[in-house]
Amino acid sequence: MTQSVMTLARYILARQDTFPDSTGEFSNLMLLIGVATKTIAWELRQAGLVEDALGLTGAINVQGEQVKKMDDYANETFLKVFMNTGLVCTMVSEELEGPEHLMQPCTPGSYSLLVDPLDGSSNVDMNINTGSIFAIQRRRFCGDDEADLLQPGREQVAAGYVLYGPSTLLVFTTGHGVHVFTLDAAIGEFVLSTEDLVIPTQGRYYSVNQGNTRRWQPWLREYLDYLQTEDKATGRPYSARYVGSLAADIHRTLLTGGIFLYPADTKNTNGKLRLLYEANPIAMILEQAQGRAITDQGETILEITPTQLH
Ligand code: AHM
Ligand code: MG
Repeated sequence: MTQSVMTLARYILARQDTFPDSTGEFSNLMLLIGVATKTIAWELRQAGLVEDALGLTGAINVQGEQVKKMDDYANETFLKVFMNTGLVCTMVSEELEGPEHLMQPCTPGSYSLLVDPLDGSSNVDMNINTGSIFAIQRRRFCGDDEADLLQPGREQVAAGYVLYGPSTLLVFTTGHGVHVFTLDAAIGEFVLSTEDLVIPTQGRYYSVNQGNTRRWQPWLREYLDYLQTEDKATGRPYSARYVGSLAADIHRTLLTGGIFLYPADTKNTNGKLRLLYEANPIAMILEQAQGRAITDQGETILEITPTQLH
């Protein structure tokens, strides 16, 4: 029998119909995430061919990291796509020092978009996978922006990532399972490839920057040793896989099970990954796919109250 083609637009609009009070704003917002990331995917595909796409801008961002030209491009793309749409009130980005107002005034209930526009960008010059990670929140009040944005991840309305690799994938959740769409370049549309993705219970891989082990606490080194120890019943030893792009390492973990870690160490005493636009959206995806996301103290990531934007 012929299968129907479920594009992102068709999927989102079909879901919107099941919420009688829906204004359609959220659907449009998700579709524009599709537009922004298709634009970034296209630029990444030709980055080695066009002038001035690879390498550094020479600037240092609010994280103290060197900004790549593609970081800048991806950040500008999200801003341009959402500017003057009336869909997103505030945008927070890894590449922006403070919140950016895209609408004035912000009303309670309107949306905030929190993004890492090009995650894993240290890989971009080597033609290795990168991603865009996003979280969507609702504004709670009109006043102080920053206080409003410091919401625990449990409050996220939706979250996801786009993985730029051999194909471009959009993985997202609105709190009702995790769905994967693949960009069909022939028609320029994201098309549903997997609905309700669930992580396998038995994993095969661990994923961590093993170069940091000497900076770890002793118990974590023992845990790594445990993963590397032979035991047929629990499928050990696990094999190591590490891309260094969160979206790629998480996508593999979603499909094959296992564990991804970026623990605190003596250099990054609070861990490296940023809570609002990296750890929280990824944690929502993992929980929705029946996995877990915890800190190295065992706290549930989605229950942490953030204390700062970055
Ligand atoms: P970025 O947002 O500046 O690209 O940094 C985040 C990235 C993650 O994608 C990845 O998990 C991690 O940093 C890799 O860090 P490291 O190079 O220290 O292993
Ligand atoms: Mg990042």
